[in-house]
Amino acid sequence: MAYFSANESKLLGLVACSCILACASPDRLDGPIGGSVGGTSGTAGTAGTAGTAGTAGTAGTAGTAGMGGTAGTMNGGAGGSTSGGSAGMAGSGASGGSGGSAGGGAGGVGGGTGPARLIISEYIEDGQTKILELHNVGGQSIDLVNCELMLYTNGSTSGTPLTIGPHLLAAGGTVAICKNLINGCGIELGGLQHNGDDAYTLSCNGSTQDTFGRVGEQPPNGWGAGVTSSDTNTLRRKCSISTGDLNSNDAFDPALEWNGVGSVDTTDLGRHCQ
Ligand SMILES: [Ca+2]
Ligand SMILES: [Ca+2]
Repeated sequence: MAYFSANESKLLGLVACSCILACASPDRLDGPIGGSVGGTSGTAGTAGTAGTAGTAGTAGTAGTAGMGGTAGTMNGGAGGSTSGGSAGMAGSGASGGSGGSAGGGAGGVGGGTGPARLIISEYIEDGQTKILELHNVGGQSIDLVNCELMLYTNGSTSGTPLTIGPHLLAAGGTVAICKNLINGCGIELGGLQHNGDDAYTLSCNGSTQDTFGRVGEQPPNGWGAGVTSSDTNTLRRKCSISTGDLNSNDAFDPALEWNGVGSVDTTDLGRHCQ
């Protein structure tokens, strides 16, 4: 029987614990326990070889430049947005298109040279106070001698032409046309004869610009109701409207594109949304 001193017994205990821990972990490869306590340390491993540098990526292709707005349109087209594109061409419409942006230069600014485009911006009807106001939302002035109102009375489908001009209406300009001249009116036109149930179409150089009412329909109490009725009222076109109603044959509800005042009010004649 072997006998161990007290210190030797402690060391043997530690060795036993090491063995238990080492054997409990299969991934662990401890070296053999030396014959004597505290074995010699192992030799350091050889350093690994450095990896080969990766190849650089190919540069991306630049995007195509965006095109600007088309001449004659109210709002130009939006430019290309391909990454790396160069600046777009400026639009030549009333509002030009924005050019290519991402990675490229800023887009061109609109040229503001689009043709004249008119909307009916105000309508007043009460007794002998009969007024239509026209607003040029286009980019060029126009002589109203080239424009014509067509009045369709009491549901008729046969119109009466009314020549407006001559009157030079600047881009962004506004002019009131009145049956009888009053303050704020720029043009007197005795042919204005609407009384709430009569439709108009407006054209310039043969091209329809806007319409009011519904041709062929005679509403018993005017189109619309309340403050937006076309009967004995003042209607002002909403500032969000930049294109005329080109269809004179579909249903007409003034509330969609007009703000109603509810009575005759001539204080806004000759200006629009200012
Ligand atoms: Ca009538
Ligand atoms: Ca006005």
